[in-house]
Amino acid sequence: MQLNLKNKWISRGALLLTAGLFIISCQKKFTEPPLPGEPGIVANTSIKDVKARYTSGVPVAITDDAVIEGVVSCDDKSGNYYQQIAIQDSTGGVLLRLAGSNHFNNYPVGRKLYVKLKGLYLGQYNGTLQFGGGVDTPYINQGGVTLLAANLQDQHIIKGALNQPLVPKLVTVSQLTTSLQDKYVSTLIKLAGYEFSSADRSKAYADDAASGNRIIQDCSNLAANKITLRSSNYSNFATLPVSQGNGEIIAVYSFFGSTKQLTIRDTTDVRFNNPRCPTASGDGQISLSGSSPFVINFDNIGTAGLPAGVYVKQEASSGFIGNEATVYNTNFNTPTAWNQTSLGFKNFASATGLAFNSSSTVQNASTNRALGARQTGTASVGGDPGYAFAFQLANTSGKSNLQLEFLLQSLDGSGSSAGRTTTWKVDYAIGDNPVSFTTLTTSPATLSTSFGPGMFASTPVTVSFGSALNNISQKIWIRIVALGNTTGSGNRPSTGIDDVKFSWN
Ligand SMILES: [Ca+2]
Repeated sequence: MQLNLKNKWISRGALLLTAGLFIISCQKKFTEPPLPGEPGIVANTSIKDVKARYTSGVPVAITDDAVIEGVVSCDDKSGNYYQQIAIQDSTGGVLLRLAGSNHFNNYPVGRKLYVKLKGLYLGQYNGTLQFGGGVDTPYINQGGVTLLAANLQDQHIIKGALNQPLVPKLVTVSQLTTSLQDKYVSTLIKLAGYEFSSADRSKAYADDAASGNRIIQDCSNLAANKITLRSSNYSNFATLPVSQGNGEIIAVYSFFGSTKQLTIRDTTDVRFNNPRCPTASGDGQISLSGSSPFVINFDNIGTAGLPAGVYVKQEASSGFIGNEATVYNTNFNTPTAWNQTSLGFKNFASATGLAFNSSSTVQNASTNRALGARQTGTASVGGDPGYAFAFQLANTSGKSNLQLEFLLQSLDGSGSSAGRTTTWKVDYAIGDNPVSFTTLTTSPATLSTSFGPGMFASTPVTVSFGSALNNISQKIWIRIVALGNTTGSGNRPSTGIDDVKFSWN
C-alpha cells in the first residue's frame, strides 16, 4: 500500500512535470530549447539592459520579474575574488555580491547561471555595477549594496550547465572605459603583447599585507597602453613572482574611480611567455626581500631577456657606470655560438656540461644558458675596454655580509694560436649615478678570459663585501667590469657569466 501510494505520487508528479514541460515548450516556441542539464527557466532581459536601470546615486531595487542569464567568468577559487562572482552574457558583465565563501563549488567558472533579480538591488562600488541583497545604508548615496544572504542564494541563483564556453574579447586598453555602462566591465578580456613594467618585475603579485597594484604595459605607447593588474594578498598566488616575459593576459576588467584595472582568475591567465619588449640592455632591480641566496641562472634569457636588475654596459670606467651596451641582434632571443666574432652582449650556451669543441648546434640546443659578451677593438662603438655586466640591487636593508659568487667563463677556445686576454674586476658603488666605484678583492685574485686553444674554462669566483654593503637603504650597483684594455694580440675572447649568486646574513 505504501509502495502504491508512493508510485501514485510519482506518476502524478511525472504528469505535472510533463504538463509543465509542455507549457514551457509552448512559451518557448521562438527560443532555443534548453541545453541538456538546463533548468526550465529563461532570461527575459540582458545584463546590458538591466544594468542601464542604474545611473547614479542610491541603489535601484529590482521589483519586477527580471531574469538574466550569464556564464561565470570569475569565481573565488584562487581567493582573488572574495564574496563575489562575475557573470557575463553576450551584452556585458556584472558582479553578484554573495555572503559566504567557496562559491566556486556551486558557481564555478564556466557555469551558466540564471538570476532572478526580483528583490535584489543594483548599485555600484566606485563605478563597477553589482547586484546585492540589500542597501548598504552607510554608503547608500554612493550606490552601496550588501551581500546576498546565504539562505537566499538558491532562491535567486539557478544553476545551469557547466563548462560553457567563455571567449575573452581581444581589446586595447583605450577601448576599456570608466563609464558606468562600459560593456567590458566584469567580462573577460584579453590584451596581447603585454608585460610587467620594469619597476614591478622584481615584485610578487600582491604585497605582504595588501593587494598588489602592478602595472602591465605593451611595447609601444606607454602612456596609453598600460593598465593596473590588481591582485588580492589573500589569493593563492599572492607571493609568486610576477611573470617575466611578454604575451597575452586574460582578465576580468573593472575600474575603481578613474583607475582601470584587471583581475586574473589565477596565474594561468598570464601568458607572458614571449621575449620582452626590446629594452634589451637591462631594466628593473634585484630585490633581496626573499631568503638568501638569490640566484640568477640566465636559462630563460632567450624568452624573458635579461633578468630584472641585470644590465649590460659599455664605456664603463672606474668613475662611470657605463652607457647602454650594444646587444647582438638587438635582443637575446637567439642563441649565439661562442666563436661568433661580432661585437655585443649575447645569449651563449653555458660552459657547464659542454666542451670547448661543442658544435654550434649543440650549443644552441643547450638549455643551460649564460650571459655573454664579445668585445672588438673599436672603442667608439662600445668595444674594448669598458664592457660591464652590472647588477642593480634595490637595497640591502636589514642585510649584512653580502657575498657574490659566479662562474666566469672563457668560451672561445677555437683557433690554432693564442689571442687576447680580458681582465675583469668586480666593483660596486652606491646611489643612482655614482661617480666612484670601489674595486674588491676576488677569489681567485685575478679574473681573466682568453681566446685560443686550451683557454676554455668555467671558473667559480667568490667576492665578499665584508661590512661595506651592510644595511644600505639606497640602490647598489655591482659590476663585473673590464676596466683596462685587453692584452696580447689577435682575437678577443668570448666571455660568459652564469650562476650569479648573492647571499647574505
Ligand atoms: Ca645557466
